[in-house]
Amino acid sequence: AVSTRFAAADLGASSGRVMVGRAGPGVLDLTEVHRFANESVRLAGTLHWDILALARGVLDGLRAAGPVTSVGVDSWAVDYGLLDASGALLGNPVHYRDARTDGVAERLATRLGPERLYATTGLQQLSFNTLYQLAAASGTPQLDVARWLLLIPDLLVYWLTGEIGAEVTNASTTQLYDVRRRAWATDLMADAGIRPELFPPLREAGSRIGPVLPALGLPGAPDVVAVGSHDTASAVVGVPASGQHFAYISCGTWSLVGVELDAPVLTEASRRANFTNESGVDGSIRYLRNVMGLWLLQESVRAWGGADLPDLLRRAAAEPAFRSVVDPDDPAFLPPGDIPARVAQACRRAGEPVPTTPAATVRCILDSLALAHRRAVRQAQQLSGRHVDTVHVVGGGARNSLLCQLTADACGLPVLAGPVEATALGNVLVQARTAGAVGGDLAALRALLRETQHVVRYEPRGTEAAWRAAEDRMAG
Ligand code: ADP
Ligand code: LRH
Repeated sequence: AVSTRFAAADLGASSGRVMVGRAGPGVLDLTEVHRFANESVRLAGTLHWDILALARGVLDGLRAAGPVTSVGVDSWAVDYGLLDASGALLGNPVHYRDARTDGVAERLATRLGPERLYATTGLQQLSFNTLYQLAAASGTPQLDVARWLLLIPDLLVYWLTGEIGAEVTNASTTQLYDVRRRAWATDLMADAGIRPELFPPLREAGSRIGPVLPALGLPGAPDVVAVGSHDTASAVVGVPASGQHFAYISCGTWSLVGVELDAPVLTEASRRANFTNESGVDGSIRYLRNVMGLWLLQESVRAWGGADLPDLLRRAAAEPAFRSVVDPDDPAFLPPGDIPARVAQACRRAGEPVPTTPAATVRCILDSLALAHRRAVRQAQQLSGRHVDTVHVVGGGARNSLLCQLTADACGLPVLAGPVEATALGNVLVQARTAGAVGGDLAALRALLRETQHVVRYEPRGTEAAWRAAEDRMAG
């Protein structure tokens, strides 16, 4: 029946998709109705998102979805579009991997005080946090005349409904949001020279935003509902965990590695370990760290002019383990470019054997990612006091059985892999709850996931000593 169908538009850094989810008691399934590439555009010295291509992809997908009860939009974090007072988009959103933020974080954090920044926002220092992007854009005509700043999913929601707002889970990634007061950090904005009026009123995941504008011609003019609009927030809703003793790895372009908590951890040790406290659905805290993730693999494949990924992974699996390890979180890997050459350079610098074939490079990347997963899972436990007995891997990385097995081995814990589309499922579940099609808290939503979604279990193999030695090599 129509009343149980929901459309989830999920924009990842590598692709966008519109999925139709059916949800109800004992029922949860997804059908992909449209997938489109997300290709950045370097023009006039700046790396941009192709926001209109993404908007077209969402609209085409929503038309293909047919009648639905509601629509939810999520995307990657931190990036934004600026609107003028008439609601027109000013310029084209800039990609977080653009070089405009080089050196900005160091300067600004020193001025504002890294301890104060962490105490207020709970956020990890990433060079591309919205705070630093805005500092980099300071004094530009666009920013000077802007009336509103809308994060990417909020921008799409604005185009769909005409409503201005900022959904909380994504607002929490800006480093301009007060994690304890659950409000915009207006004092911090003022001290950073950023106009607080740019930021629209906050809205909570689960709230109704308004009907899709009739001019867009979607069947039945469904409501748009606020979901965990940060893709990672929706992915964590979509983790099929039972109980509290789990870590998650939302594994796509990035690996987001951590635990779910009731309250932020704002200790000095946590700040130094660069763990983040992002706001999750239902007031939860996503206590995690960004690990460079499958970007390293994606971007390598691009440098090689394309490759058959399953075949490449088979060959990587046959390579010897731990021949070379690098620290995936080396900032040298952040910008687009020749990742295999940078991996080779990092190996050379660290005195590791330099991989000479694509298979050896991929093996180095996956061993290193598994080690970085291990480091983050362990630190998340130490710093939060939350004990973990299972690691859930969701997102596209759940299809990479070599990485899942290596992660189980590295962590010394079972890995439960799947669902691949946890983000779209989390998006659908929040909408379904708002519509009354399903009920309950996150635990109840996860029980429905366990009942309906397929997961693959990987048991840890090998010895702790070997992984510890490799981790020491990675740390240099
Ligand atoms: P994002 O949401 O950041 O765009 P996804 O969660 O869609 O990312 O994950 C994309 C990643 O999933 C790709 O970079 C790729 O490494 C991995 N992936 C996709 N399909 C496969 C496959 N068949 N086998 C192994 N890995 C895959
Ligand atoms: C993953 C993600 C991650 C952010 C990054 C910018 O898609 O949203 O949580 O840190 O993109």
